[in-house]
Amino acid sequence: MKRSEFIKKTTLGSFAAIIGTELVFGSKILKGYTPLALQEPDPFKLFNKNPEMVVLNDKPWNIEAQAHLLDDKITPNSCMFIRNNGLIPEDIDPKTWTLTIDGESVVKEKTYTLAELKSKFKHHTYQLTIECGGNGRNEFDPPAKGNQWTVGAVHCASWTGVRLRDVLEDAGIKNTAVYIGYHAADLHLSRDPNKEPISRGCPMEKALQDETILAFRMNGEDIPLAHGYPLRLVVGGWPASVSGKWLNRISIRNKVHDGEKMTGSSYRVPCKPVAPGDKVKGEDMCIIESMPVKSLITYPKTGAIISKGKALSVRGHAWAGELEVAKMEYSIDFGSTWTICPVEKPANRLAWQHFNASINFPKEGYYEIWARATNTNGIAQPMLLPGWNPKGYLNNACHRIAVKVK
Ligand SMILES: Nc1nc2c(c(=O)[nH]1)N[C@H]1C(S)=C(S)[C@@H](COP(=O)(O)O)O[C@H]1N2
Ligand SMILES: [Mo]
Repeated sequence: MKRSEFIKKTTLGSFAAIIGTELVFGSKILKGYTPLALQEPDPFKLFNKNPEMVVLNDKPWNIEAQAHLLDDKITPNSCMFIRNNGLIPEDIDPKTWTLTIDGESVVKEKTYTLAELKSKFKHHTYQLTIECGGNGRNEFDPPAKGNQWTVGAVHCASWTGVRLRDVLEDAGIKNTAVYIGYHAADLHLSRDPNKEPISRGCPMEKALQDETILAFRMNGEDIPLAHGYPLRLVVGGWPASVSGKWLNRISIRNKVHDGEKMTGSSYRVPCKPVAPGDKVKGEDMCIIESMPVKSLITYPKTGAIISKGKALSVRGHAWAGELEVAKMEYSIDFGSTWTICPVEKPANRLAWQHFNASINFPKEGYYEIWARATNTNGIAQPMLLPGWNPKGYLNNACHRIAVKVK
């Protein structure tokens, strides 16, 4: 066998993208050998991330932002958190990539090439807030296992693609359809091809919304590899785990999708509040749907030192899952009194909203600035932790930063 047969051309392509230049003589590499440049990858270079991003895990890669890195209205790739449950696919060829629509409730199974999806259906662009269900997990007590996300597992990028609704209508949906479930090209950590790292979904009603898209571009460019290149399901306002990366199949189910991480304690919370540390039975757990109302102060950075007698400009974003943020407030006295501040309308439904405030401090000393959003149903963020749950999901406590006035 010739050496060149040992390694697929497509794999070379994605290596080249990671290294940032041509892998000369790449076709001579024996199977199983990993070039040095890829042996101990620098995640910041590998994924084009800001060096202030925080790596929580490297097997699989889980990287989060810090609040001040999320100051942009539209989050750039460099500051977007990465959450992987498995291994990033290595041999992606957009020319041969396909999406199959199947399942009990599809009229006829249908497969589209990427080119067909792009040419056959109208393109739409939306800014969509995507927050990991486990964002804020680090605060729960007793602690929950899993990545100890602080506040940085959220982003709002601009996504371009076609509506899932248009594609499903083209394929034909039976009236028995209840749920969609996605399948993707990432590999299970065990490398067992029969296991999926994650396969989640949402009810038809959410799947058919205008803003639920099959995206092929992010912030005007091809989607970065770590965020789902070349095709991603993007479902704003719901746990980010519904937004399947490296998408190659969507099943239209006649029951609630039962894929990997749809059952047990994965992305499910007690249907009724429980005491911290309680054991909760499977049948008493409900699937997380809309994410709760929440906000983030992105300027200044916590720890800022402010000169006495000057008003401080504060800003950030607020979002409310399926709803909108109706009111934004801040407090400088540990939540004892609150002051309303302006919050903009979203760029489109499910995009985060921007708030700002100009704050005067009565005298020198240490202060905390707390931010609190209220949604259109009148529900406000809790000042401290919300209800405990076994996996530490949905922590939407008020974000707080520390400042010193000197
Ligand atoms: N195929 C696939 N899609 C996936 C995941 C994954 O591991 N594999 N992780 C999910 C989870 S739990 C989250 S929080 C988001 C993270 O998206 P990001 O890495 O683009 O920020 O992707 C979701 N989609
Ligand atoms: Mo997640």
